[in-house]
Amino acid sequence: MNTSGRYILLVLGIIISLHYLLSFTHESYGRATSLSNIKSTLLGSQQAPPTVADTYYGFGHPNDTLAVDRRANATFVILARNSDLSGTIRSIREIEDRFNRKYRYPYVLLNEEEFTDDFKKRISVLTPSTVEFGLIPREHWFQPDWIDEDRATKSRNKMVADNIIYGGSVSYRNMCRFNSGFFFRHPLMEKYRWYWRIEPDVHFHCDIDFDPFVYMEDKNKVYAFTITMYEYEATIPTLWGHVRDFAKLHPEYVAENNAMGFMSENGGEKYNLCHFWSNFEVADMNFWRGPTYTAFFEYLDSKGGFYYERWGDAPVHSIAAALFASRDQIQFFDEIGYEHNPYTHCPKLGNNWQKGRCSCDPARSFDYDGYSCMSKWDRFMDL
Ligand SMILES: Nc1nc2c(ncn2[C@@H]2O[C@H](COP(=O)(O)OP(=O)(O)OP(=O)(O)O)[C@@H](O)[C@H]2O)c(=O)[nH]1
Ligand SMILES: [Mg+2]
Repeated sequence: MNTSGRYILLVLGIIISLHYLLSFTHESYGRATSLSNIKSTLLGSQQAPPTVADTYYGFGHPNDTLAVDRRANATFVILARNSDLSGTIRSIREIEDRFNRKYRYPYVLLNEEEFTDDFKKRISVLTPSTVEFGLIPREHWFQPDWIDEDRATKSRNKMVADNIIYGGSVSYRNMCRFNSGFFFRHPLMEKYRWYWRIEPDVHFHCDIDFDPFVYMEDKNKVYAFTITMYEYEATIPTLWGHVRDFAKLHPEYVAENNAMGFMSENGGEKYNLCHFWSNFEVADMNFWRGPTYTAFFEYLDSKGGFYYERWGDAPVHSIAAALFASRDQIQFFDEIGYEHNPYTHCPKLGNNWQKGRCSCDPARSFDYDGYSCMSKWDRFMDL
């Protein structure tokens, strides 16, 4: 090799050594000159930004095995807004710790707006279960066109004047109607039979060492509750009349041995306002999807009371369960210590409280509060 050749090699050697030295000692220099960075700079906008998926297929620790050998075709369902993120995290954290870390049931989260990437990311790290995020179809959520808006506005204004909680809110009414007649028709819910409804910011106070879904499937149950109470009459002034009309039109739908006696002391003439508090529900969606409830919901919906009054999904579901299922298909889960502000059900039967290592105070359980319908339920079921 001649002298100039040797010089070229020497200069090249110095440049390469300097490059490596700088790459190791100066992070930003290393990043700027890395091959992948140069490639992405050259490809420019062809590179898709990182995305957050709508479905997370959960995975556990490689050594984890499922602690149970049988599960039901079931899911948790949570209706939430993006602003409900921290409350939703708290609820999932608690149900995971108290129950689902053993059972690994999936979650479906629904919203009438797209969940943000941040929401999806923060929720999906909480559990090894599959988590799916769904957008609610417009026609399942918003006030239908055939509702007379003048009449609806007048009624909302009157409720605001009367100080009725959520009386002026259209979105609350959308939510109640959606929970009454649509959540079980969402495409992400269609593959499941059973659901457990959870809301942001609720609490599970006890270990749940059995599978409520499997229990219900084996015992032929359709609807389970933990808290029952009186409804505000002003939110449902005409609901019971429509229920009676429907039952007269369709006596064939009314179940034998039903639980109507829990809701009326005079053979159905007057509603005593008792209902199951539907922010907690474990139930069979085949019941809601079947011809009876479909006809019932459509009948009620056609009366417009979700908007002209403020019918809640709690009385609508409860009355349906009481009328169209037999009383022994309705389950009270004493074992499930549950709190939705401001009320708590704390286990009371046998040694449920000790066995569940419950964090609630049994002395402050809502069950026998004057506003609870639990003693009525006990009396009714003992008949
Ligand atoms: N996506 C969405 N979810 C809603 C909306 N309004 C309520 N929700 C959810 O629907 C459920 C019931 O709403 P809440 O506001 O808790 O109603 P509530 O339990 O009757 O009343 P609170 O005593 O305030 O809890 C919760 O899971 C909420 O996160 C809404 O406009 N959009
Ligand atoms: Mg709530």
